[in-house]
Amino acid sequence: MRILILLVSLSFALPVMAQVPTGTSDYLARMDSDHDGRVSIDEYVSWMTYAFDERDADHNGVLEGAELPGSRGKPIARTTLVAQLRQRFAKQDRNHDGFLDAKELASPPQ
Ligand SMILES: [Ca+2]
Ligand SMILES: [Ca+2]
Repeated sequence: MRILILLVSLSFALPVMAQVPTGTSDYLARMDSDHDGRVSIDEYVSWMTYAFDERDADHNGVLEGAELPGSRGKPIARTTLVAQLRQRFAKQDRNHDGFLDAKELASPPQ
C-alpha cells in the first residue's frame, strides 16, 4: 500500500517537476501565487493537485477508469491526495511556521 501511494504521488509530482528546470527560487516563485516569498499550505496543495484536477474530467473529485494515468488502477480520491500533501507539507515545514521558505522547499523530507 505504501508503495502504491508513493507511485501515485510520483505520477502527479513528475509532470510538475518537469516544468521546473532551474533551481528552488524558480520553483518557489511558481508556487507562490500571492508573491509573499513563501509557500503557504494552500499554495502548496493547489500547485500539487493541479495535475489531478486536469485529469478529473467529470470533476467528481475522484480519478477513476480512463482518468487514471495509464487508464487503469484503483480510483484515487482528491481528499486522499490532499491529506497526503498536508502531511508532507507539515514534515517539510521544519520551523513549523506554517510556510515553506526557499530553504525548506529545497530539502524535502527523507
Ligand atoms: Ca505565498
Ligand atoms: Ca516554514
